[in-house]
Amino acid sequence: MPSLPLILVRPPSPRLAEGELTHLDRVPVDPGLARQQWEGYVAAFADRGWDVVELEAAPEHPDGVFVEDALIVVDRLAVLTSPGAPSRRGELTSTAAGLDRLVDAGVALDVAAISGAGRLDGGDVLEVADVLYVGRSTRTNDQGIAQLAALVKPYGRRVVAVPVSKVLHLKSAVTALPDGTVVGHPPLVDDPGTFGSFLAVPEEHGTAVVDLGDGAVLMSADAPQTAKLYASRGLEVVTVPITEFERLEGCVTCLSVRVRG
Ligand code: CIR
Repeated sequence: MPSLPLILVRPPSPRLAEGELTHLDRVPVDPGLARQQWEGYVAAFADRGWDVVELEAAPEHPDGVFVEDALIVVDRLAVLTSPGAPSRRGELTSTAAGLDRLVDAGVALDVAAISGAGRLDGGDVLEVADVLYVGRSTRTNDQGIAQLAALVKPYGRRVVAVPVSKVLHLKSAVTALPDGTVVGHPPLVDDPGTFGSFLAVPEEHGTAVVDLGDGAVLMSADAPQTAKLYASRGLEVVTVPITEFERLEGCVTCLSVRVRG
């Protein structure tokens, strides 16, 4: 019997409001509302039968809820990254411990890591079929990209580096629908021509989707026109409010890492 899809998540820190900001101005963040929105996000997966595994809480790391930046999973390869923001590197310890627990519990994963001067945030890595588009951003450097390319090659993936200058991460600007169409809000995308098939969406917060399986996508509740566009393509659209994370330059992709399924 196939295994259920599994995601790793981490509850938000009470210090979320102190998280890193690159392109946005700091505005107040409500930790209680953030917790409520995070629970709604997790429920969107659990309600569809996904396994949800929580990493150890890390209250000392304001950005620890954005778990996708510290860990990339491609096929059965799990890569612990080397986050570009020094304030975020401490998140790796509990992420690695969570990964070890999964492996001990029998989840088949080969574990590797970005090392030395390589820098890589998972938010810069977009998988579309056998291509990994990797953003060259303020968080991800050429050494990180080259290390990732070597690690994923045996798994049949090739890396295509793309410029990211208008937003924090590649996946703040573009993600992909289940059919492989790359979606993005053109003012945020450095070069839409990079991607084989590109669909322009009308709202900034509509660019991030998570494939929930069975023709459904999860996205922010803050992009109603884009939700209609996706529904018109035959997708089931599940929306969740994530305002408190969007205020910290987060989106739906960065709050989980899909490990299996
Ligand atoms: C940061 O700047 O690192 C956090 N405030 C936001 C990270 C969002 N992560 C993502 O889009 N993958």
